[in-house]
Amino acid sequence: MKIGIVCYPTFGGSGVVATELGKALADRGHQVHFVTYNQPARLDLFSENLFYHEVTVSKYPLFDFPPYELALASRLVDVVRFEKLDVLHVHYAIPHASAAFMAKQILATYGISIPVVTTLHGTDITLVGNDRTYKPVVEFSINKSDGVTAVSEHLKKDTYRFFDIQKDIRVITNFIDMSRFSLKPKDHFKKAIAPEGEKILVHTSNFRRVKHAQDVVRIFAKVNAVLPSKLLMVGDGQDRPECEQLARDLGVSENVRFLGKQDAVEEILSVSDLFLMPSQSESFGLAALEAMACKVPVVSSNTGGLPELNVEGVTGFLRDVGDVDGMAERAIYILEDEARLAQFKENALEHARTFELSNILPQYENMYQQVIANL
Ligand code: GMT
Repeated sequence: MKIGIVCYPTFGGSGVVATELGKALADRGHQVHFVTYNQPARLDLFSENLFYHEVTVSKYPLFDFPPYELALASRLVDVVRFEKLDVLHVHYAIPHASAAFMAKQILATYGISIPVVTTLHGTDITLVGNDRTYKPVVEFSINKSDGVTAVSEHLKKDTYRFFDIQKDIRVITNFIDMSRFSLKPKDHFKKAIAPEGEKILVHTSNFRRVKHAQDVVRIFAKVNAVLPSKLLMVGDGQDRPECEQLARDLGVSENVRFLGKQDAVEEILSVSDLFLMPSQSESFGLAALEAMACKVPVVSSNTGGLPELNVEGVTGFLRDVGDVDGMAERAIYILEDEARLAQFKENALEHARTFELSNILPQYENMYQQVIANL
């Protein structure tokens, strides 16, 4: 198939999923065309089946807000016509689903029909999409998509709860490429971070408010008071300065390293003992799955799709959003006993295997075949 993929080209989960999916589809022999405003962060390799078409938004003094959605729709028309694409797959509803709808209408005037698959990722439904600034457009463009997928059962339920949706939403969970995300021998790095064999806790996110990154520091301070430990904070964003200040205020800054945005996250996860994800909302929690694939158990909040990923008492523990004491107590429980920690690590890996890329990829291929056949 010739597949067009639209996504945010950033380190955010939806962009990561879209890029990894595109790379895997290209490996399977499909021709994959990314249409976005920047080279996607993880599109870092050459493949004869991978193409990148940049969307450029021309600036004009009249525009306070350059119309990206129109530029994207125009670029999609161009790419679909000239590359003869079979299907468009857009990740994150805003503004990708409505831009694809517009492109589809324009293409019809050239006698070209193309199906659109929209994958909902989370905040496009729960936070941004549900805001009345965007809601009518999001609802309309989901209903006009030929296929709709959501990354967890919980997100599917939320979509039906928040919007008037007439479409069937198919759950296709996020996936992990275990050939990349697996335990790497990085003992020298572990020694550098934790020279006395301290336990290493880790958090990776974009430090947006929804991630409750300050709770990570609070949980760590409680763990650190009981167990020799270090905290690695990976990523960057809005709440990072507050987290740094909080680490100083709580007197743990010497044991906390802020590593900023990192490409080789799997190497950092490989030296870690516990992943913390105390998010306020999380449709799936891809970062936690990446950790589990590297044998790192998870202490998380019990929000959104996280209970579908993190199994209570098996791969880690889940507590209410904001329950810093509860999460710290469970973190200590996992870390204080070597045999117990080893068991949790095994369980995390075992469960991550159920999300292996090879299990999930055919589900997207079936979806494409179905929408193409039904057109
Ligand atoms: O969580 C973020 O800040 C990024 C966001 C995105 O849209 O890129 O992630 C969402 O999609 C990921 C991939 O499907 C999910 O794993 C995340 O749970 C989801 N984030 C939220 O729901 C807050």
